[in-house]
Amino acid sequence: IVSATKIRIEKEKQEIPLNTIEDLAQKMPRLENYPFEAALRKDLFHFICEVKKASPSKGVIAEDFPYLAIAREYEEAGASCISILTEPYFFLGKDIYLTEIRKTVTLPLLRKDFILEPYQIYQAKVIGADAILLICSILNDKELTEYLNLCKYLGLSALVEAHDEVEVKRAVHAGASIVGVNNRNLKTFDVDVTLSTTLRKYAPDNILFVAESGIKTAEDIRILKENKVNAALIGETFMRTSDKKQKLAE
Ligand code: IGP
Repeated sequence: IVSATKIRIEKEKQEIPLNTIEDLAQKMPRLENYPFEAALRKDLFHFICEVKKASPSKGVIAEDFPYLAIAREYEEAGASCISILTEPYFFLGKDIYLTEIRKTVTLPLLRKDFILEPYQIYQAKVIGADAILLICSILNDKELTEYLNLCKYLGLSALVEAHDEVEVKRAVHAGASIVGVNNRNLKTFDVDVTLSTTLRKYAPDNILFVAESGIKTAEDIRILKENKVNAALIGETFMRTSDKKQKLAE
C-alpha cells in the first residue's frame, strides 16, 4: 500500500506541483475552531460514520454507491462527523466524493487516505476536509510531529491511528489530541474489538479516543462508553444497513 501510494503522489504532483497545492491550501479559509475536534469535544458519545465503497479485506461493500445520499442520511441520523475514503486503489475512493459531500452536508469531514507526505495534507485542505488520518505504523516520530504541526497551521484536525501500546504513546508524545485505535490488524486483517478499550489507558483522559473498525452492535458501543472511549468510527456496518437512522438510534 505504501509503495502504491508513493507512486500515486508522484503522478499527482505532475498534474499539480507541490508549490501550487501549497498556495491553494493557504488560500482556503483557515478555521480557527477546528470543527472536527470541536464536534468530538462535546460531552457525549460520538459516531464518525464512514462513506466507503470497498476495502482490501471485504472487497466491494456497496455496488450501488449513492455517496451523497449516504452522507445526507448519516447527517440526519445524528452522526457527529463523516469519514470519507479517498484512496483509489484499495478502497475505490475519490477526492471528488469528499468535495461533493462538502457541498451537501455541514458535518466535519475526515479525509481517509494513506498520508505519507505533506503534499497530501495540503491536498486534503484544498478538497475541503476538516481532518486527516495519520497512521503511526507508516510514519516516523519526526514526520508525525511535523505533520501535526502542519495540520495546526492549516486549521485541520488529525486523527492519529495506533495499533498497540507503543504507537498510542508515540501519538501522544508527538502532540496528538485525537487518538484512534484500529481494531483491525492491517497486516492480517484480523479484528479484535476489545483492542481499543484495552489501549485506552495509555492515553491521558483529556485526549479524545476513537475506536475504529469492526464495530457492529449496541453492546459494542456500551463497552466503549464504559471504558472512556469518546467515539466510534464505523464503516461497513452502516454501509450495509439500509435504515441508518434506526441503527444509530439503537
Ligand atoms: C471503518 P469498519 O470495519 O467499520 O468498516 O472500519 C474504519 O475504521 C476503517 O475503514 C479504517 C481504515 C483505516 C481504512 C480504519 N483505519 C486506515 C483505511 C485506512
